Amino acid sequence: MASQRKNSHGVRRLRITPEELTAIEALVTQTASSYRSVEDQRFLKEVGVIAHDLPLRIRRFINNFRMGETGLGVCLVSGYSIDQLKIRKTPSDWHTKGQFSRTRQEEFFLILLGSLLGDVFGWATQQEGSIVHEVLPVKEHEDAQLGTGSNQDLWWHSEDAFHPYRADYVGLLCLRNPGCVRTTFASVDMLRLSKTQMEVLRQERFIILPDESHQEGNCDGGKHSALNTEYLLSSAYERIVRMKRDPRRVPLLFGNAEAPYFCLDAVYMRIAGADDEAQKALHDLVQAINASLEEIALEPGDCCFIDNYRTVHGRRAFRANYDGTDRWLKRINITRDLRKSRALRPSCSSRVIH
Ligand SMILES: O=C(O)CCC(=O)C(=O)O
Ligand SMILES: [Fe+2]
Repeated sequence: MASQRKNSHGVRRLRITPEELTAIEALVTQTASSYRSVEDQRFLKEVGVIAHDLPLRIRRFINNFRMGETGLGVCLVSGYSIDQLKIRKTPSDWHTKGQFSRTRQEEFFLILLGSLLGDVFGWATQQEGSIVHEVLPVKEHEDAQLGTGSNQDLWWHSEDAFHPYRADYVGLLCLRNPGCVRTTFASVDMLRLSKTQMEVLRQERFIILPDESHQEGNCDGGKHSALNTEYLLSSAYERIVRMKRDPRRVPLLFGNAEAPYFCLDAVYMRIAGADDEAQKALHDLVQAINASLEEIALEPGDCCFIDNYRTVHGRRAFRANYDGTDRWLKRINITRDLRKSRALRPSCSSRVIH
């Protein structure tokens, strides 16, 4: 990964005004008093309507991001107030969601904004099927390529790149970020590759293996209420094992030839077999992304959305203290088309892919 620090100027940022903050906080408080948690099925059914009551300027900003597809593919809504005393210590792990009730309001805020882009969903094989993921350093994951790692750079990736039903957008809400640890980004617009190489990358000559976050040991799953049965969870893990053993061949670029989308993962992508031309194109692609990485240190109250079809993201290494003061983000996955994953969701209203 390139070591130079490049601050990002290509990010679209909207700063919440004091009047907007008052309106948002009233909406969040009202919503949080009507639903037990963000995982409540009734809330997830209704959230698209509730989000209509967010301030117009914010709805318009996020809609422009959704429709625009230009630049870095990252937008920030800044200035939501995070009460550091109320949220208390950064937990040492993401388990036992019950202890996170102190961040309920923040979770409602994140999902309200995210719902302006599409429908939120979770994975049975990630953080016990939760819709909102905790991104915080976990001691046992210190050296792992996981959102909960810290010692290593988290290499750039499209979120859940191995999976055909991966998110269109990833949402990150920063609760705290001491040390200003930087999130990294690179967009498809920055790639400078030859026409021939782009052609090769558009062909099914590559594979992307399931990442560590979907491996059984990292989920300890099955206890969360969003999961109906042990059986569904074990078949979800079996599916991941099959995807690892027998990965499908995929292109890395797709969509419009002039303005392609991409799906990449620095650590988990490979060529599908002996193929010198594909190997060279992949090598040059990785170099091009490394050279164009930009960085942003999210601040408390920053809500960041990443276009998962146009932009890869990662995170710089940092030293975690495990004393309750560490960096802490909340993460959501958003799809523009919930129906495409219906085969792997137990009911049309379920938001969890098995
Ligand atoms: O921690 C960050 O800034 C990004 C983490 C990330 O990529 C993830 O959790 O998927
Ligand atoms: Fe990620």
